Amino acid sequence: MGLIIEEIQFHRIQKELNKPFVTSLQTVADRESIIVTVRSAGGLEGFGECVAFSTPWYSEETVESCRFVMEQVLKPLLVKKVLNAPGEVAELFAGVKGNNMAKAAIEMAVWDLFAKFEGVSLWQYIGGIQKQISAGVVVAADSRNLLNEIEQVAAKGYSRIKVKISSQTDAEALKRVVERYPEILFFADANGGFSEETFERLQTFDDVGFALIEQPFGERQWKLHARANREMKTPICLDESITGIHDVERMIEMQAGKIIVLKMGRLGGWNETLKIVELCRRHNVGMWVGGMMEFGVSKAHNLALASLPDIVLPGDFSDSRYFWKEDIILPEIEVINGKITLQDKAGIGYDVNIDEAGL
Ligand code: OSB
Ligand code: MG
Repeated sequence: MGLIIEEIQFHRIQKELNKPFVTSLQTVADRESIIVTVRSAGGLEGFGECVAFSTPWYSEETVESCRFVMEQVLKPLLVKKVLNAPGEVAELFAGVKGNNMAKAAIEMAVWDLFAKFEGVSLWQYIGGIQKQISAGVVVAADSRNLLNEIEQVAAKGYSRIKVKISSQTDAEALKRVVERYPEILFFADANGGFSEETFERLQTFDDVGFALIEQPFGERQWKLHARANREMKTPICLDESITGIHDVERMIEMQAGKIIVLKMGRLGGWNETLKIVELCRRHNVGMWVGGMMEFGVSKAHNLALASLPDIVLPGDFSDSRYFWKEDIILPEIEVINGKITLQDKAGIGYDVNIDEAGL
């Protein structure tokens, strides 16, 4: 029995971050986003969130490019169509090149819709089994208050901390901090901040005690990643490089990394992500769910993904209040004793509170 997609709506929202987010690529103080609502003929509503940024610093897409593609290109492919399964959205969108974040935002809303149609939570709908999701937080390493910040998040119960690093970061100072918290799992994320010229600087991070180093080089620098993966003992993890299943196949073939960050926006949605999870499971590639300092709708989808049995490394899951004074979902995401408990309600499990005008 199919679902008729009756209507798709877009809401543009903007909120100030509690404090500016600093990476080697960009400092973000305000976060814009587009929330997608897909309605079925029966009156059910599914929600998705577009994770592109206002400017193309993390990936090529932007809020404005996604607005155009979602409204003018993707929406007409889906409205009034009858779907028998949410996987059919990827087929309908197959003729549109790239634009994964735009595709994902709508596709994810359809998966929420189907879970609601079946009357089950999205995490159960996709075959998840872990109801308690380990939280993880991100801090910027060039923050002069790094030690202080780590103390604060450790006190809140976070047992995984991702530290943003660049070729300017002092590895020795980081090592002293990491050694003080043997019970905390530390990840490093370089957002492509290293190059062939700074390869030796990257190697100074090998003794810090990181569980992994995320994306040391640019997204197409496969050979440099393979070299780091060969010459360093800390596992290399790829984020920006992975835009679909073929990139994962390439990483495996070239031995350019041992772990990947799953981000459904970057991968084009649930359909492609679930295929990648299966490939990684077969090849023993580690996986964790990455964040985009996004709002609660995207986080709710990410939490469902993290419930899958083979996702064991803690992802980018912080409290709603870590980035926002007020999130757009109810209840807000809350970390208790280092864990987030998934909701039993149908679909993403949260109510969405958007009062801003449409696009
Ligand atoms: O590289 O993982 C990244 C945020 C925006 C863009 C890229 C990245 C990030 C983060 C955010 O690290 C982590 C989070 O949302 O908790
Ligand atoms: Mg990253």
